[in-house]
Amino acid sequence: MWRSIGLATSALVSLTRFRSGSAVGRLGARPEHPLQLYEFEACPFCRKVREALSILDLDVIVLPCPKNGPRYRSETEIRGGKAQFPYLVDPNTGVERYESDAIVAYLFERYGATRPPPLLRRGPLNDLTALAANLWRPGRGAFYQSANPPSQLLELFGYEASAACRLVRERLCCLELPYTLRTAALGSATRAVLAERSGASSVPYLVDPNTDVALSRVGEILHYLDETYRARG
Ligand SMILES: N[C@@H](CCC(=O)N[C@@H](CS)C(=O)NCC(=O)O)C(=O)O
Repeated sequence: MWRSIGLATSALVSLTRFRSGSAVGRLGARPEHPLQLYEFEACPFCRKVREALSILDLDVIVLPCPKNGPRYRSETEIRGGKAQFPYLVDPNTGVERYESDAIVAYLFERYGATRPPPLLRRGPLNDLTALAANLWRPGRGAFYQSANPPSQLLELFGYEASAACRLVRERLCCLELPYTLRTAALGSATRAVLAERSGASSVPYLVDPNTDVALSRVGEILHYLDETYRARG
C-alpha cells in the first residue's frame, strides 16, 4: 500500500516535469571518466542536472549531500568554497561548477549535439516545474539518516524520470551512500549492458560490490539498504 502511494507520487513528480529525463537525446563526445555530482534528491536545481545527465546518457558518480550529512557537504565546501548544490566535477576537463543552468549548458555543449530541450533552458517554466515537482514528495530525499558508509561505491542502473528509481535514489541520498549511476534511459547504450548483467532491461537495478548483492525489485532494494547501512539505535 505505502509502496504504491510512493510509486504514484513519484510518477507525479516526473509528470510535473513532463517526464524530462526519460529518453536519450542526440549525443556528442563521450567522456572517458564518469562525471561527479554533489547533490541531493529533493533539490529542484539538482533535478535539472540529473535530467540533463539522463538525456545525454552520461554516467555519474553521485555524492549525496542530504541536509546534516556529515561527509559530502563538507567535501563540497572544501572543493568549491560553499555548500551549495548541485556542484559538478568533470575530471575529463577539469571543470568544476555551481549553478544548475550553467551546469546544464556546459553538459550539452560538451557532451550533446544540440541545445538543451526547451524545458531545460534557463527560464521560469524550468524553475517553477522543478520546484512544483517537490510538492508530491515533500521532504523525501532531503535529510540525513545516520548510516554506516560503504567502502566501495554502489552501482545503480536507472534514469531520472523512472518513478521506481527515484524511490531508490531518495534512500541512497538520505543514507549518504555514494554510487555510480549507470544512466539507462530509453535509447541508452547502457540498456544492453544491463540486460547482460541482470538478464532483464528493467530498472532500478542495484549492485553492491561490498556484499556481492544485486537486486532489481524496488521493495527489496529499499529493505536491503536499510538493513545493510542504516545505523541502529
Ligand atoms: N541558483 C542555484 C541555486 C542552488 C540552490 O539554492 N541550492 C540549494 C538546494 S535546493 C542549496 O544548495 N541550499 C543550501 C543547502 O542545502 O544547504 C542553482 O541553480 O544551482
